[in-house]
Amino acid sequence: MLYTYTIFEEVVAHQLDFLQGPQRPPSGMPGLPGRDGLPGVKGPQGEKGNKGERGEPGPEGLPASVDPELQESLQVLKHQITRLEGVLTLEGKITEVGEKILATNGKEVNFETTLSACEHAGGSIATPRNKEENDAIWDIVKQFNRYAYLGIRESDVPGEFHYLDGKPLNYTNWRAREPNGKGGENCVEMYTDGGWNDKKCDQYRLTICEF
Ligand code: MAN
Ligand code: CA
Repeated sequence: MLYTYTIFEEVVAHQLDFLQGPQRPPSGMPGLPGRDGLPGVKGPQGEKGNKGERGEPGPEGLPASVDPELQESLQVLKHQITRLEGVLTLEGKITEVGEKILATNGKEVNFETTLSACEHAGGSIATPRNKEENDAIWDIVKQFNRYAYLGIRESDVPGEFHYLDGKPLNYTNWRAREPNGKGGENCVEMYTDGGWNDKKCDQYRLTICEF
C-alpha cells in the first residue's frame, strides 16, 4: 500500500531534518533516498465537461384560457393599459383610432428617417387605410400645421402606388390632379387639407407613426 504524506507531515519531516543536521550514513555508504519534496503548485483548471442530459418535464399546467390566476393578471394588465392610454390621450400625446394608436414626436425629417424613427419606437409610419384613419392623421397634421409623409410608395409602375409591403391601396384620398409625378415623385405626403400628393422623398415632413 502506498502511503502519502499529508502536507503537515511533510513540513514536520523537513523541520526534523533541519534540526538533526545533514544525515551522514555510517561507513561512507550512500544513504537511502530522501523523502519526496513539497507538492507543486496547483495546475490550471480543466476543460468544461459535457452538457448533462435533459431533465424530466415539469408538472402539466392549465391552458391559459382557463387558468384563473393568469386570467386575473390579464384583466389587471388590460385595465392598467387602458388607464395609461386615457392619460396619454388626455394630454394629447396619442390618438386612438380603431385598433391603432397614432403619435408624433413633432420632428420634421425625410421619408427614410421617418421610417427608421417609427421603427426605432416599435411602430411604423402612419398609413391611412380608411377615412377614419385618414381623419385621425389629418387632425395631427392640422395641429402641427405641417405636411406628413404616409406609409405609401410608388411601385415599379409609374403612377401606381402601394403600401410599403407592396400590397395595392384599398383606400385613397388624392388631391385634385394627383398623383402627377409620373415616376419622379415616389413618396406621398398629406396636406393640411387631409388630401394626398405624390412628392419626392427628400423633403422634411412631420413624423407621424402608428402602433
Ligand atoms: C409641386 C409638387 C408636386 C405637386 C404640385 C401641385 O409641383 O409638390 O408634387 O403635385 O406642386 O401643384
Ligand atoms: Ca405630386
